[in-house]
Amino acid sequence: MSISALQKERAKYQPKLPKSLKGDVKLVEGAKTESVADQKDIAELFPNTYGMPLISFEAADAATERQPVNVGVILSGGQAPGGHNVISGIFDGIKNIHPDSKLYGFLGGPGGLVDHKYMELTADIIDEYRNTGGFDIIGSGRTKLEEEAQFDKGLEIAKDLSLNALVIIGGDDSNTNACVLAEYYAKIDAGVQVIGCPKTIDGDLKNEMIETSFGFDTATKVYSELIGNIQRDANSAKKYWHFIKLMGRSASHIGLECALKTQPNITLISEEVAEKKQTLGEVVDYMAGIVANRAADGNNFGVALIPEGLIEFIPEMKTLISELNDLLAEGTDTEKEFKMLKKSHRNEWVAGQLTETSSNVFSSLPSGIATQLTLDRDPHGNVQVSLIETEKLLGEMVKTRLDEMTEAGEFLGKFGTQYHFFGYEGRCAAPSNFDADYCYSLGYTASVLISEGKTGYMASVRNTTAAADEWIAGGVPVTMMMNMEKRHGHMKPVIQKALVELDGAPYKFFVTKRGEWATGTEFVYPGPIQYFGPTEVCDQTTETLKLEQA
Ligand code: FBP
Repeated sequence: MSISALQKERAKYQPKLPKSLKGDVKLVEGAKTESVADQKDIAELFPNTYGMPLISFEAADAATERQPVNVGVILSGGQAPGGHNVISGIFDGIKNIHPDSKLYGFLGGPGGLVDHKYMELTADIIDEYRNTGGFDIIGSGRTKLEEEAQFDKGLEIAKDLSLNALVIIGGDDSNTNACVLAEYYAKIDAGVQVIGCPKTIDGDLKNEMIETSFGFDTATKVYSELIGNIQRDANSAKKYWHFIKLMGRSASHIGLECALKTQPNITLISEEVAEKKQTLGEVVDYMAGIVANRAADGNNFGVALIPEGLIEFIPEMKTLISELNDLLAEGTDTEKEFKMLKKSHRNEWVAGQLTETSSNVFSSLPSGIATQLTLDRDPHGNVQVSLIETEKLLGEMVKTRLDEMTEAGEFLGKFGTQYHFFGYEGRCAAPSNFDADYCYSLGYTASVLISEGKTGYMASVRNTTAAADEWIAGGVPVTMMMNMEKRHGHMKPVIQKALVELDGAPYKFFVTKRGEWATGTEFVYPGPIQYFGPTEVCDQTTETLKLEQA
């Protein structure tokens, strides 16, 4: 593989570890845990893995002789910067436990375990991928591991490879499934442990014990660099409003973090829109108001950040989407009738089938967006919200509102738009120093939990706003993060998703500032991620973490 000069230098970077992981490790068990809610249900569903204690590591005085361990690793779901460092952390950790330990990677995500597709990860392979972005070392996938038949197929290959443990690197859903797998293997005494690892750029897998999911730091730094560059352009040309949609399937952590870093004129926070039960019209009025105020000061330009999941947080849009899902569900008479219609007649027909409120909302949408809502469906028959061009929807609606204001003499400015969607640009970036260190520490932590015979735990590294030396590594029982939620009509145990908290420090700080950022032009231009240089430039983590941990 040919590599760039930066990659060559970067490959030599030795990620920092907490001091408890630098030598022999002693495991300290804390208090027994309870799930965040629905304790009785979760305890009943997880009799073998419920209530386990929190674990933290300390440096041990004397070395313990340890047996080799064989471990299988799986990358699950969307890419996030640092995945390769989790894997190299596991590799170095198990080799430190015993040089005869072996690491296998299951290919293409959880499906690789079920289909018995794997490769041994040797030192040569691992060395090629240290400190690089992407998940290409073994690939990832979105197959859900949730059926006992899949668990049994996985066990066959685990037995063939004499695996002691599986490490599942994923988001809230994948770690929920990892916990179900851990419970099942414990119940049948399979002799295979399961350890989870918190991954997702979305930043929505976090709680008291998991301070952040890996990848969030790097991805938001990449997006903030791009937003900063666009802000410079906007402030130079002074002729466009840039509407930027940011990835993050449902929570608005990415948008909030980027706002804290770059200080744009408008940032929508989906959780706030839902809390205030805002209509689409109210969101549009809010944006148009800021555009008009800036225009009154002679500033016909600006930048607006829009979270990917916004429209599902607008109550009336949520209702509309759910009605459309029912109306156009595959195989129904209404779907057949819809498909028989000429394309040009479909939107009118759909509007006639909906409740009055939804029909009004549907008819108020720009026709391209309305059509998108009726067409792009996922394999479960749901509208694929992430494909809806929310930035264009809002841009077009703001334009219509401003035209009305012009007629009423309330807007005399100009409104030219440019649209962007940042998502894939950041998911495979080379990890920042923070993510490189954090991921390597998570992987190393997983190896210690495995050698201590633990199962049903998620690797945890805390105190992450301090220097890496001071980080606290250990394990958190996954059942501790669970509650019962309705999924596909049934109550299921799941890890609670962390949305932006409206009484949390990051959001509260943002609210004190957004007024100034809207009217002024207080843009910050963060520039690209720096890998080499002073620690205050290279090793800083997110504003979100700093405010949460302050
Ligand atoms: P994970 O939760 O699996 O980490 O994925 C996050 C994410 O990047 C979301 O932000 C985005 O909505 C989605 O994946 C896109 O998925 P895909 O890669 O399948 O297009």
